[in-house]
Amino acid sequence: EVRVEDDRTGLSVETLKRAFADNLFYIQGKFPQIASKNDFYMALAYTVRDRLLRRWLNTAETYSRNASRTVAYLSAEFLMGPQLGNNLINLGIYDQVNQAMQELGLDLRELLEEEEEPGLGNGGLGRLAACYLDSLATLEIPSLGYGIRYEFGIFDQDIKDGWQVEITDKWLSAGNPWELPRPEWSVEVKLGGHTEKRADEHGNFKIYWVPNQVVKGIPYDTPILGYKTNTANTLRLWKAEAVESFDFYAFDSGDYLGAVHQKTVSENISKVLYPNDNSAQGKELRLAQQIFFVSCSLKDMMRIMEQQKVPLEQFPEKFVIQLNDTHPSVAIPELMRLLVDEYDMPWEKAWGITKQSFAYTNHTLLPEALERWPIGLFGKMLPRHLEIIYEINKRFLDEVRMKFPDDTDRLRRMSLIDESGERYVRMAFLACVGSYSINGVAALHTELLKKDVLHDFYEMYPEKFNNKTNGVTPRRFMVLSNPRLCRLLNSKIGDEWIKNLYELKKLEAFVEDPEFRRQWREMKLEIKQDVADYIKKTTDIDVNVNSMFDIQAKRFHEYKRQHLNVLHIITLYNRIKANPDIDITPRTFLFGGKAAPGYYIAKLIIKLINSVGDIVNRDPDVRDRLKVVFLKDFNVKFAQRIYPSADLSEQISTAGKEASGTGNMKFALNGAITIGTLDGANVEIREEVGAENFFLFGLTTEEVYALKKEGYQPWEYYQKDPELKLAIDRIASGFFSHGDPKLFKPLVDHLLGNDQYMLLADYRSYIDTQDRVSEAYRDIDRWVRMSILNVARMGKFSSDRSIRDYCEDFWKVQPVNIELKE
Ligand code: 26W
Repeated sequence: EVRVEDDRTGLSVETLKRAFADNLFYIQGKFPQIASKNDFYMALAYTVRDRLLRRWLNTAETYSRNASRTVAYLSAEFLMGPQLGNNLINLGIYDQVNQAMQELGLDLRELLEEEEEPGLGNGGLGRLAACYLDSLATLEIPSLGYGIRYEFGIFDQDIKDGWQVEITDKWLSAGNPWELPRPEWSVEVKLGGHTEKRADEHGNFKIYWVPNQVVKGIPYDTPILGYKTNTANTLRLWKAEAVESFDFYAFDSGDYLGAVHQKTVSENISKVLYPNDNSAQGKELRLAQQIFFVSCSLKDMMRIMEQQKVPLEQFPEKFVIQLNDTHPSVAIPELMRLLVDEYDMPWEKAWGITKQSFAYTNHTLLPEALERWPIGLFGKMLPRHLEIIYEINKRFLDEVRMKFPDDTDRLRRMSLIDESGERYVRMAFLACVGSYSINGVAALHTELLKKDVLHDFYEMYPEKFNNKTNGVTPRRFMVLSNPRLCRLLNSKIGDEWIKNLYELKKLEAFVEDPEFRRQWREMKLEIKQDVADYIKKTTDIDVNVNSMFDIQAKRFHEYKRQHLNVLHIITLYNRIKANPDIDITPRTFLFGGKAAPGYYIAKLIIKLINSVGDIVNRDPDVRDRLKVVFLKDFNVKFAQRIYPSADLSEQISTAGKEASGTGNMKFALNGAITIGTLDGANVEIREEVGAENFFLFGLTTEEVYALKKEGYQPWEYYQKDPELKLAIDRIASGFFSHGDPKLFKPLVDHLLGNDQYMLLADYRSYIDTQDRVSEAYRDIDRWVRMSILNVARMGKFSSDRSIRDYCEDFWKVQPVNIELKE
């Protein structure tokens, strides 16, 4: 019997080539001679999508037949990164496709480069959501990611004259082959207006919400394939459109322009991602985005239940809703509204269901990042939800009064409404009251939540609190991004580690093998050469691959202290200027990251890095021993390129400020050694890799608090430490700004004035530790050992481990095996 593989499912090189040619012809409408690179990319993407679809539909059919318990992961951000490469890895056909493309005279790497990534997130929180989707699918857990299909994701960053310039991200302009619109599952969302109390047909008084705007949400689905499983889950993102009936209404009344305006207003809701990270702004449109995607998602879950014939009372058995920070926390009053107002459920019963359905993850301790909505704004957009929140609050405060009688200050502190000045809804408190689980994202972070930000809630509901240390997916951040490392690992310990990252432990057996260490060193050098070529091509700067690649890549924020890193660079430069023949370890300092467009000081830090680079890179005294490179437009695609090349990973936030960090994990998994504070997950990374393989510096959280309390005086550190003084004086004098002392004055004033993030207090410890780093790097054999041991001991930081913890601890959801039918 001759069996021909199906063109849409077959995985052999021959079939892949045929399918590719077919898609180029019938989807792109091109033949090879006139096809653009994008046409080739699209043809390949559709070829891969066909193979996903089979798994996707089998998965959907199985879940639907079994009415499987499902995780609904609600997140305002999903920072997915490019899809093609990851899908090739997870399908297990990277090599076949590589060969197929080669035989067609194409270069797979070039096609991978073509993809415009969906940058629907700012940083840590959005990327974590993407890693979790990968792990959920890999662990075969039924799950749906719900979010917003922003037309414009995070802006593209350009650098002009050293300054950040923002450019609109037009990720959809060449089309998105990975998504399928599902207009038949559209839903409507109400906004604004007022509420009325009226009798229904039985004479019972009910509350009716009379909105002044209705928008339509259209779901766009993207398949999320697990690694070498048949499971393909769904990321469902909502696009806002105008509701036709509203248009017609305006047409009838002759208000043509009003109707068109209405359409624009509706479509604005999913237009653009707010580019702030860790700072809340209280903008009306942002609240509209939140209620929009949350309401669409809850109604979608109810539709699914109806289709699977699960009674509404069983909502908490059918779904667990994970709130990715407070951004989706209006889901709590929205579910109450749906149950009470639209399904006529008694309050107590609805509240019972709601409390059992939600779980809340907190991602930040920064006070300015905690969302609070002015009552006026909230009530104008969501009048009914505000009433519901008042009712939740009334009953909640009764509960507090019962548990802590005669403690009015506690009532004031815990109220869901902040009444200390202008009145606000406190979204984190709402999330705590409405959820059965509250978690932080690293051990230290969870402890600080309990001790500090959510202390009263911890006293009220200690059983709700738990820690889930973040993790990252080894598929994207090792297998896809670092093929050289993977080949070396596989040759020694097999490839089990890809699904069970603790298997990396087996590497420890080889650390004393000089041949293995030689291979490791060679591998690193090759990776660094690639990045050096890239730097040469994009910035025209020559870097020495034997120098230490010292990298800080993350969002720009004062608490992350990129400017502390700069103080170190200037210190080394000053040492060279004072003594040009000084023997120093050559370093290449690489920076990447975006600043929020309205965050002036963060943008000034970017300018400072570029200005220091301009001097240091050109000064003949430096003799190429130091190089400073700012790599523009740091995004997922770029991150994958850069992590593998790092020798040193900078994780230098003020202790107690970085909730977890995940870049720290990605660097260490690729063999970088960390220089870091005892902050976020750094604490646990150090525990795992061993103190001797981690460069620790700086104040502890307790010391930071204590120093604040006793009255921190940055000026005293400046006066006492001549190297620190000189570094700051050089910035202040205009040395790096063509003699203009005004340019960096705001930065200098921050540091010498109150220095909120205590750079000056940590400076000496940082510099001394960096000196030890330099010394360690000179003993390259010692360095390689540390590098190997870091990789070997990072097993804990797989997002598979995080997701397993969530499943076992409180999601209570089991894997579902998917069988592939024809
Ligand atoms: C409303 C404005 C706003 C926007 C984004 C406030 C807060 C955020 C995020 C919660 C900020 C964020 O991404 N936090 C990061 O979450 C990561 C994943 O848990 C952690 O690893 C980072 O430490 C944390 O900064």
